Amino acid sequence: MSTAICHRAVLPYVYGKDEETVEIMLETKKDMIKKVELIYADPYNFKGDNWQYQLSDMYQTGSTATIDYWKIEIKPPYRRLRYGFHCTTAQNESIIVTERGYFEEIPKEIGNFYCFPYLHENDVFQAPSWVKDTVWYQIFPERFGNGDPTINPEGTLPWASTEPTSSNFFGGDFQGVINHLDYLVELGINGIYFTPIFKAYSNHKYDTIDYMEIDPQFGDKDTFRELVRACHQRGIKVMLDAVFNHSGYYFKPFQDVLQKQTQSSYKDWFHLWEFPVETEPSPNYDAFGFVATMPKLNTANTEVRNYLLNVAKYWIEEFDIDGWRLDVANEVDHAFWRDFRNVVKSVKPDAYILGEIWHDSLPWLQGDQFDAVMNYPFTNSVIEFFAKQDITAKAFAHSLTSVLHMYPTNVNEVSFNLLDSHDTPRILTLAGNDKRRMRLLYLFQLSFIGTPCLYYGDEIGMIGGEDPGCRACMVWDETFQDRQLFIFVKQLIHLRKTIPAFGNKGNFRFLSTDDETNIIVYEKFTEDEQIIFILNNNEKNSKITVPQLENKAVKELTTNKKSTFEKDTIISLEPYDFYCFKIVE
Ligand code: ARE
Repeated sequence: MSTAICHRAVLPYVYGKDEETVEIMLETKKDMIKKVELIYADPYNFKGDNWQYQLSDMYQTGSTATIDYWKIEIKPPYRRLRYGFHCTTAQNESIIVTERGYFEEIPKEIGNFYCFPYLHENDVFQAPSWVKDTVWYQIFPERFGNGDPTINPEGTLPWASTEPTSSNFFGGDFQGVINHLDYLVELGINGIYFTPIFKAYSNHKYDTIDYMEIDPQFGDKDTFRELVRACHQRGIKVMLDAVFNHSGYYFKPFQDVLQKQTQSSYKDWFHLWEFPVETEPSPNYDAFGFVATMPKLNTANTEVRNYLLNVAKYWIEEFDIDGWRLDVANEVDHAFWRDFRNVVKSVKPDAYILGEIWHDSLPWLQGDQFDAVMNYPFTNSVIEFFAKQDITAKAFAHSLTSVLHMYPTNVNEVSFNLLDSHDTPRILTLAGNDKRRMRLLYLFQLSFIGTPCLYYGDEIGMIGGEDPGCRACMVWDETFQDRQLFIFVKQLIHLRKTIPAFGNKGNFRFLSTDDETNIIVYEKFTEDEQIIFILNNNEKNSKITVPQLENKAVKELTTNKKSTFEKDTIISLEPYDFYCFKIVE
């Protein structure tokens, strides 16, 4: 039975959602339980020996192939709570679920029940609210725009003159970004994530030489200050890439180790195995992967921590950046990230802290380290369903339902939802160069819960394979840009920004999935708005009736066409077509 019903009084099963609300989740074996009531009260609310509990229905918030999810929000008057669950099985049996096990009747002893001892405001995880309204754009600075050829590194090639490699340069720089900020404003972007910009050896700059200097090929500190100012003037936030898991080969402390070996005062800055320290034939020290030019930093060393925490502060205090994306975040110790959060939030309380972790990241999302992670589980699901057509509609719904229930609601609202990045093939390439699938991908990404990120050039139809193929120069020649796709993305971003239910204010719920037609129907809803999305993820024409639309006056949001659906109205969809209707009754 224990695997059939799952709850512990820990995240993400119970937590303070805000200063007065506790959210509670229960997982039950699919179709085993038909009703769940929360049994709850203040732990000191007795009349004589009788605990004065009450019962409230929990709501089924989704299902996967094996699990039903149930949730409820409670506002305990005295901020204290003990609780349990009254589950009614499909066979009408009662199971009372408590921390001390299962009972047929509600036990009298309160010690059996789960406990959420006290809801402290400073325990409530609060992500920066501006992130919920941000649409991000990821820029690989070497490849976005060459605005100042006078600072081209040696061997710079003419813009877009050849395919990108892991070692060639095209002269992308800050001026090139400044020159195109109005292009981003037109698209509707209000956040930029830059991959590393500090002095480094490679074209990707993940092999840092100096964390306190701008790489000269991008410009200098004055140009960067101007870039941030120009972004902020346009309502665009700026997030930088912190590569704290490892340094580069030419990082002075590592060079000192190579030269002085056991005499180096930096030998405890790294994870060295033996002396002499050697890079060939393979590193005899910890590195990122087995990349000798990326020696892993010892973040347990006080000098390293102080150095890196100063870096984190410096770029916020001196240049007013708005967030940090944390490279290889899962391989750096938690204690360091707790110090990092305290330092960053002390200089900018609403700074966004985003971890690069590709797997379940709950240990970093307890409110004491990251605000969110790059939501690659989301990425994988939408690629498998829309781009590659590898999974059925039902499997897609199950996969995303699981993703949405991995983390608390507060985290989901600021999850960094990306379709691709500088580490993956471009999404249009993964979608077989089918722009129709691309439109479904953008529609889903820009109507989903979280903070979406567009990878530079995707919006005008750029293609590219695995790194370095996905890092080609931005296409600025409009004759080679897909302006229709750009206008479509611009329209979706506008809808997301102007209709609360379309964006992060709206709750998400799958309404139906059809594995024959591969149509998914989902809704986004607030107390005042309801939008129904119908996506035909199929090569063929498909038809569907959507009961939720019957006898409703609606407006199709991408065409503004109004209509009213009769009972059993059949909706026909072209291949990879979609509709999104706002109920306007
Ligand atoms: C490049 C090539 C490699 C080649 C290497 C040789 O891509 O194929 O072996 O050069 O030097 C940076 C550069 C890369 C470079 C890399 C190593 O951008 O171009 O590789 O340095 O020199 C995992 C990590 C994740 C990491 C990815 C790349 O978990 O943190 O691998 N991503 C960050 C950055 C990268 C950056 C680094 C780390 C290093 O975003 O751009 O690479 O600072 C699965 C796993 C993931 C795995 C993912 C990708 O999904 O779950 O854990 O990510 O695949 O491999």
